Amino acid sequence: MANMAKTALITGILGQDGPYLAKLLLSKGYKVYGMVRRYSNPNFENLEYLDLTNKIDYMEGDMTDESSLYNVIRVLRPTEVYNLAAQSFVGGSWEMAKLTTEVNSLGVVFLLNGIKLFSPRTKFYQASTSEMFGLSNTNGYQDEKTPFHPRSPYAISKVHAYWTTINFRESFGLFTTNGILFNHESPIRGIQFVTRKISDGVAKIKLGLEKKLYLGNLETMRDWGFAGDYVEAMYLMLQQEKPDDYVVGTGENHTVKEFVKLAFRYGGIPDWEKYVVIDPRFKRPAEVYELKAKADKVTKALGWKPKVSFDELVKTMVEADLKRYGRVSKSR
Ligand code: NAP
Ligand code: G4F
Repeated sequence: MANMAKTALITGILGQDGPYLAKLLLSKGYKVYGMVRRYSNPNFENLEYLDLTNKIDYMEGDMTDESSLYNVIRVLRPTEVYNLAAQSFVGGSWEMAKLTTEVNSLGVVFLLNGIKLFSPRTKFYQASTSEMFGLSNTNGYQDEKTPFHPRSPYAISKVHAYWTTINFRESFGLFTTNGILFNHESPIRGIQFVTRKISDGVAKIKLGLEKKLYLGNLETMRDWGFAGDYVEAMYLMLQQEKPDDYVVGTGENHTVKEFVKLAFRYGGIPDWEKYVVIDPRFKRPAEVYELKAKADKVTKALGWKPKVSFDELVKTMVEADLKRYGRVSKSR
């Protein structure tokens, strides 16, 4: 039989991780399908950024609509499914708890049922998250054995999806994996998330388009890596003989304040305190104070290691936003 190309379905293709993963899979010879929900005007900006828009095929589907997911799986019967679709903004999840649960928890039940019914040999990746650990950091870090203590409707919905993924493995023998990924960022990170909000704010202040940057809690700590590195771990998880769950992070964490200081420095603005305003609107009803990965398992078993450092990440994001807004302000 001719060597058939592997096919991958990526849900959440228009978000941050979708385009980086698509780029990686295309480079490995996959045929890539992206699932897009129905919109009058879908936003292909992130795919455009990586020059991928015309290199992918698209299928319509919505995580809240069971039959659309069944249809996508039945028609494609892909080699691999990467479920990246989510209402992924923690800060908004208290006001949208129902939607967050429907998309992030029920959507996974629907997708896995679709795989069980129509394509049981499909390998499945679930985008699980360090947010599930929440307040748990007994030894100052989190690994695969750390218990969950979710602190938001988002985190709770992801704990449900995590166990659903394991349950389909244990009940029906499906190849299902959880990547428990710590925060990962890039120049195409959604603008609401703190890193991109900062790089965007710095660029606008530098170019005279804004005067202030309004933020919430500056003392919380995150283990921030580069999205382009993290999609390699997703891919590796589905290339193994046996499905398993892995923590993925850098093992290093920083406060939001450190990110702010460095971003302003890379933006050529030394006195960041003049521009940053603490705004209670951006504080959360329940905070996750400190996340730091112990990612030994993924390094040992899959050979995965992050390549981009914290400094490089901040620099790249600030430079990308300066370039974006530099262009806009020149064209005015
Ligand atoms: P993102 O930028 O928010 O992208 C999420 C995608 O999900 C968007 O393209 C969105 O589509 C899609 N989506 C939302 N609701 C949907 C629905 N009802 N039906 C179909 N698609 C829907 O997220 P990301 O940063 O790329 O993260 C990818 C995944 O990893 C998410 O599941 C996230 O929870 C998880 N995760 C992320 C991180 C991180 O640090 N980035 C860490 C751990 C886990 P539209 O474009 O149409 O809105
Ligand atoms: O950038 P954030 O909104 O990311 P958060 O809440 O850590 O969640 C992200 O990472 C998770 C992995 O751990 C993903 F599962 C999830 O989907 C998402 O991608 O906030 C980071 C920290 C928080 O402590 C927040 O309180 O920054 C603090 N922060 C301070 N000021 C702010 C702001 N966050 C946002 N979004 N906006 C602010 O103005």
